[in-house]
Amino acid sequence: MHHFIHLEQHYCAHNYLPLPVVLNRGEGVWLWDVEGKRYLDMMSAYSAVSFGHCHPELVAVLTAQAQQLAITSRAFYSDKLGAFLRLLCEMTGQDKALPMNTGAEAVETAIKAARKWAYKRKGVPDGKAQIIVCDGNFAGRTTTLVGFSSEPQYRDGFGPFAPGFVNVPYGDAQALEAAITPHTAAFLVEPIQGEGGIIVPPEGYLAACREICTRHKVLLICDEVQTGLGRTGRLLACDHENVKPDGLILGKALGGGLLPVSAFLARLDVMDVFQPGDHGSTFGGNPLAAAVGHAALNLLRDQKLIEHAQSMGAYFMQGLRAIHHPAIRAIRGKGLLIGMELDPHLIPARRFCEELMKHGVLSKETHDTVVRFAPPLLITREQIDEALHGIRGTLYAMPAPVAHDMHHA
Ligand code: IF1
Repeated sequence: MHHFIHLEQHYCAHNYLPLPVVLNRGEGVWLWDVEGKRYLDMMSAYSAVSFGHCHPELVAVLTAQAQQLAITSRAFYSDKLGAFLRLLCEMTGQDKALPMNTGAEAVETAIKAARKWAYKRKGVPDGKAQIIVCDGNFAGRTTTLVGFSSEPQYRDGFGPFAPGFVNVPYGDAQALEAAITPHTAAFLVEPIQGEGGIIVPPEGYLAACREICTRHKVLLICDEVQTGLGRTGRLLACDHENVKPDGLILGKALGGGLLPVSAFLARLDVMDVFQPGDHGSTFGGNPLAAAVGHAALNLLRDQKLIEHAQSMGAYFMQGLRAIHHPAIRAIRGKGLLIGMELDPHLIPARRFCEELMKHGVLSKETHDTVVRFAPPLLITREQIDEALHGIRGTLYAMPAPVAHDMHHA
């Protein structure tokens, strides 16, 4: 195992600090390391693997398409893209979609659409468009996106940043309204903040933002890259409040856990600001991605994975809340997007994840205090019981923090 770790450390930039485990096989909710040890995946690659690892139906679609036609660029039409985007629009209630690859690219596409809509449709003076974003956001790693991040580490050393963004506190609809000016093009918000630590806003927040944006002719754009596609127990997290955004960003699981597929979806008058040549991407909307994305959407709908995520999420949440341990500060989330906040003085989240790994469960901490539990949506009750057993075992096996740890804390 150490050979693989040293090789990766030698040739790969150290922009992550992976757990000391070397994976070489995945199937459903299970991952195996090179020593044959099996783990329950509670990360799903940050929700990109909602359908489980190497889903056989999706691998079959990928393989078949790859042997027929994979990458053409959008200089030409293909027989796969239209049908994929039709299903995507039908399921989300949006009019049109612009296919991209990563979440960041789809968010950048949304920003360009909102700005151009503000200039062409709202009459905002050229170059003056403002987009309101929330503290604790995470939208991706491009310099524009980290430019409005409130996480210093995501910004340090990467300036200068794009202007035109205004930060407001998350969960406060009045703060949103107070920040709107005649130059405001859009409000870009995650229905639940993932990186922020699985922050669920107050009930009614999204609906209030919807009403405020409608009244002020500001586009409501929801970033559902992480919360979308069944993760929170509804197709979209917006559905919990019956909110229909003017723009919607999807990614991660849209690629079926096999390849990067993302999209920006919007109302007709927003998407129609794009003229041929305005925007693009070498791989965006390629036939391979379209075939897999289409199959992933069908799987989500036909396997009733959304309802399953809802009931499994409730079961998991109930099981976690039944664990009484002094280090647990909070358990929060929706559906199968759950965060357990630990008291860092008692159990640092990173140390917890390292111990949890020894109990056969893989997860990751966010911001040193929150452990994320976001398994593939097809997880079963028995597998959740196994995860709970590992989590309980880890909590009670954790060595008490030694004195110097307390000192550091
Ligand atoms: C990392 C977590 C973070 C996202 C939302 C857009 C993107 C993401 C709501 C960009 C990506 C990933 C990126 C990864 C950590 C992970 C993550 F919450 F999922 F854990 F950071 F918040 N919108 N999230 O969550 O999508 O370009 O990555 O495809 O960068 O370390 P991407």
